[in-house]
Parts: sequence; structure tokens; C-alpha cells
Amino acid sequence: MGEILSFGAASGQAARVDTVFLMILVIGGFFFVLTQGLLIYFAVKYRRRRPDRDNETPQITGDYLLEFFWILIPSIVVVAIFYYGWLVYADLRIPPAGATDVYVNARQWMYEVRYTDGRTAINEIHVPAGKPVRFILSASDVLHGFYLPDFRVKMDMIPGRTTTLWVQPDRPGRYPIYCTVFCGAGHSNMTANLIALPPAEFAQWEAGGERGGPEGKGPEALAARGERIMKSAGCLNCHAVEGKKIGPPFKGLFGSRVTLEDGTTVAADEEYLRESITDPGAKIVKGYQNMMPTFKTTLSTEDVNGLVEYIKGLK
Ligand code: HEC
Ligand SMILES: [Cu+2]
Repeated sequence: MGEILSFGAASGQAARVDTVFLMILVIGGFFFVLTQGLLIYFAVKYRRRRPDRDNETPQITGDYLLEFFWILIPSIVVVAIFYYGWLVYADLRIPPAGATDVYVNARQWMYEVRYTDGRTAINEIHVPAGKPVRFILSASDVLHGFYLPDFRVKMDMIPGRTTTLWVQPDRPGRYPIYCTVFCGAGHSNMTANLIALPPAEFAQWEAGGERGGPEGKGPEALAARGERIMKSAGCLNCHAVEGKKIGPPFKGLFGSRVTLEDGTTVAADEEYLRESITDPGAKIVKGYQNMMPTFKTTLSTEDVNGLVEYIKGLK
């Protein structure tokens, strides 16, 4: 039964999304048949048979017990649908610890993939099957979409903002990725593939075997790129890894909660780090001045991703 009803779900998450869908479909279908059936039945049964007779129906002005139950039962049904949907949604949004991060940037009309070890690819994302992978998404030009139908998940890719999405492919395979936001003339060709390899094959791919590994020296890991940019872009004139300078220290920043000038707090995730670098005035850390220049135009998306990855590693 599970297989028949799975519609090709490629992960446990996707199967759970299907179950929510099926549950709503069955409940909705039941009440549809019930109400429409009664409608037709009553229309036939109580139709006006003889025009000469007084066929007026009786006026019924209220029945508290009936009203109580027809409010109670639908409320329970709707709350149950919400609750179950919420559980599955929360699981879709919160990645498990230890997920592999892959950066994906969209531009007209392709997906640029960057692994944390510095490898890059276009329209192909290799991941190990059976392990969670988290996508850190951005866009260079216009809105794009990142839709993995086999996993029942979708996320917008937005210029100037970082969004995330995670999946865990249960079995090896090639899963299509589609852009779901009309993004210009090449939109319909904007597709990519998530290639989930068996662990051994993935290790081979990662080691740069014949599956198109890097030539020669190999690519610069994202965090290494970030460390280099941090030294060359002057960040360390104002920041230290440890200890206050003009700006706050980076150590332990990622994953912490930062208190802002106005007393509110924010989670220091990828989006916060990206925004802190490209739009430093947007959120001012409590106890510091709004002195940091913007690096929006001077650093590329890859440079910023590198910095984010480097800061993430400073635990
Ligand atoms: C002119 C000094 C200056 C330079 C240069 C500078 N920063 Fe900052 N930075 C600050 C100050 C001051 C703050 C705290 C006020 C704020 O939030 O804008 C800050 C805040 C930050 C934060 C948020 C820190 C937190 O604890 O929440 C990050 C991340 C950051 N900077 C990264 C960088 C990076 C990366 C560079 C180099 C590309 C850089 N900064 C260059 C002064 C600077
Ligand atoms: Cu697109």
C-alpha cells in the first residue's frame, strides 16, 4: 500500500507530505460525497409533486444540540488537519544536525552549484544517498524557484536574500529540479538534477575520480576563500576572531542569538551573516556603532558565501 500511494516519493519527508495530502483528500472527499449526496437525495425526495397542494416546508428556528455538534465536529477535523500538517511542515523546515551544506545560486538561466570544498558545477548537484543535505539558496538577477517534486519541497531563490531548504534522498537516483518562478525567455529550460549516489560512489566522486573532479591543484575550499577575503578585504581592521575591536568578534557567532541595538534578538544564521556583510546598517549589534561599510558591490556572491562559511567554522 505504501508503495502504491507514494507517487514516487524519494524521501521519508515526501511520503509524509503525501500522507497529509491523502488525509485531506479523503476527509474532503467524504464530506463532499455526504453533502452532495444528501443534496441530490433531498432535492428528489422533497421535490414539488403537485402544484395544486400547499407544499410549504416547516420553519425550524434553531436546535442547540445540532448546532453544538456541527460546530464541534468540523472544528475537531480542521484542527486535526492543521496539527498534522504543522508537524510535517516543521520537519520540512528544520534540518537535522549534521546536514551537508551546498550553496546554489540561480541566474538567468542556470543553477550555479558550489560545494563547501570549493568544487563548482552547473545544473548538477551530487550528494550521498541516505544523508541529509541542506541547500543555501541565492539569486543574482531575478526571482527564481528551486523545486524538487520527488521530495515535495520548493523554495524561492531571491536576489539579496539567503533562503534554505533540506532533503534526504532515501535511495540513489537522479531527481529533477525545476525553476518555478517565471524568470524570462529561458525559464522553461531552467532545470537541474540532484544526483544521489550510493555512499561508496559518492566517496569516489568526492575524491575526484573520473566523475569530473578538479584538475591539478584543486579548487579552493569555500572557508579557505573566506579566510583569504577576510584578510584582504580589511575586515580584520575592525574585527578580530576573538575579542571586541571596533566590531564584534566572529568566534561562536554562527548559531548564537545576537542582541541588537533596539533590544530585539536575531538568530545568527546564514541569512543574518550575509545581510551583516552586504547591508550592515540593517541590523546594528548592541553596544556597537553603525560604522561598517557595505560590501554589497565589492564582494561577489561566492566571496560572501566564503566569508559565511569561514565564520560558520569559527566555533
Ligand atoms: C570599519 C570597520 C568595519 C569593517 C571594515 C568591517 N566591519 Fe563588520 N562590523 C563592524 C561593526 C562596528 C559592526 C557592529 C555594528 C553592526 O552591526 O553593523 C560589524 C558587524 C559585523 C557582523 C555582525 C556581527 C555580529 O556579532 O552580529 C558581521 C558578520 C561582520 N561585521 C562581518 C564583516 C566582514 C566579513 C567584513 C569584511 C568583508 C567586515 N565585517 C568589515 C565594523 C566593520
Ligand atoms: Cu529561473
